Amino acid sequence: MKTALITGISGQDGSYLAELLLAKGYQVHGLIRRSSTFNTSRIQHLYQDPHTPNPRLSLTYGDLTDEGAVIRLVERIQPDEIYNLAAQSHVRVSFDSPGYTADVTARGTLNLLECIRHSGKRTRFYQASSSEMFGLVQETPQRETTPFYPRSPYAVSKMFAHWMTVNYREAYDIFACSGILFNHESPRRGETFVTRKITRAAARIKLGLEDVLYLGNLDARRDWGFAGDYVEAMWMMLQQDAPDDYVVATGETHTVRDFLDVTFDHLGLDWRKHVKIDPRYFRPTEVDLLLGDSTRAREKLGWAPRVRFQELAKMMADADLAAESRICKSEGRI
Ligand code: NAP
Ligand code: F7E
Repeated sequence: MKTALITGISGQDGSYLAELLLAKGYQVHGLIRRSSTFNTSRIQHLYQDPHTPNPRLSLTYGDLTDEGAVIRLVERIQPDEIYNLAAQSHVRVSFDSPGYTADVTARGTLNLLECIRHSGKRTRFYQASSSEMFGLVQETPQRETTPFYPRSPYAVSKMFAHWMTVNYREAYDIFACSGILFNHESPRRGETFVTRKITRAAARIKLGLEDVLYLGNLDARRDWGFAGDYVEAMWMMLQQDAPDDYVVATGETHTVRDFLDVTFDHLGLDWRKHVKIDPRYFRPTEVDLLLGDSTRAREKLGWAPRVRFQELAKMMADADLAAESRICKSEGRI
């Protein structure tokens, strides 16, 4: 049985990846942070069914910046594969907390690479790189060879982690891959990222729970895919004969306005009656356009996205409407 360590297991991607690896028969270990509020809701269904704890999923408290804790965990479990998904992953927040973002997202990655370098075990490593590294894009569509031009402390931190991953692969012959993933979403997406913010607000407006949605730049264009599809690419990268870096994207780009159109139309609403612009959501430096070319992933990994843009927005809107309706019912409002 293969053993995998997932950092960021409580996040959107971590939860889908844990599902995938458990289904493939892996022993899965996750690093989780202590929090004053419950932060394992996305993986609760995997950790224990109502009656039995899952013996193939174990969680350990720790922080990626706590080098000693990370070393002890890796030494104890001797993983065959490490998926480094933990990060301060919010671009807007990274402008407010650049130092913290660098500590976790950049330096935290180096902590893991150092563990592998010193362990003597041929642990395979996946790094969650990001299309944000393309930033002020130097060519369109963006591919593995497109020069980076990061536009936020988050993107700069991801670039450090990306190049460290490449360097440790070349310098120490570590099987390390970097997945340059374009935006991917799902009903489990964090509620402050724009897609989920829109689908959740639309559902609440539909139910009469709120009336106004405040947003920032509606002209930004993103290549949005489904997280469930993207974690498959992560796993595929670590099953190849040789390590490499891969762009993972749909090859379609849409504006935030397009996402509003599909979501509100689907729920029978007109977003123009509800959306107001709040400049506080603008970023000091914006990424205007992202569009990925995932030819390498398609040809070498045999990977392809299954869920398209419209289906994704509708899936998220339906899930939020169902969740908000359940809350209303439990509170006796419907
Ligand atoms: P997410 O939902 O924000 O999850 C981030 C995870 O990292 C959470 O489990 C979080 O724990 C954990 N974490 C944060 N700081 C940590 C720390 N100091 N120590 C240990 N764990 C920490 O992000 P996601 O959307 O799943 O993305 C997964 C990874 O892919 C991230 O590295 C992200 O930057 C990258 N990425 C995402 C996208 C995308 O569109 N989703 C695209 C490209 C790259 P808590 O639950 O306790 O907060
Ligand atoms: O913003 C605009 C905003 O925060 C998308 C992370 O997973 O993907 C994500 O980063 C766009 C931006 O995602 C609001 O200005 C308008 O242009 O959903 P987002 P992101 O910044 O693209 C990349 C690939 C990652 O790696 C990151 O980890 O939407 N926008 N109004 C808004 N964005 C937010 N959050 N909130 C608004 O009100």
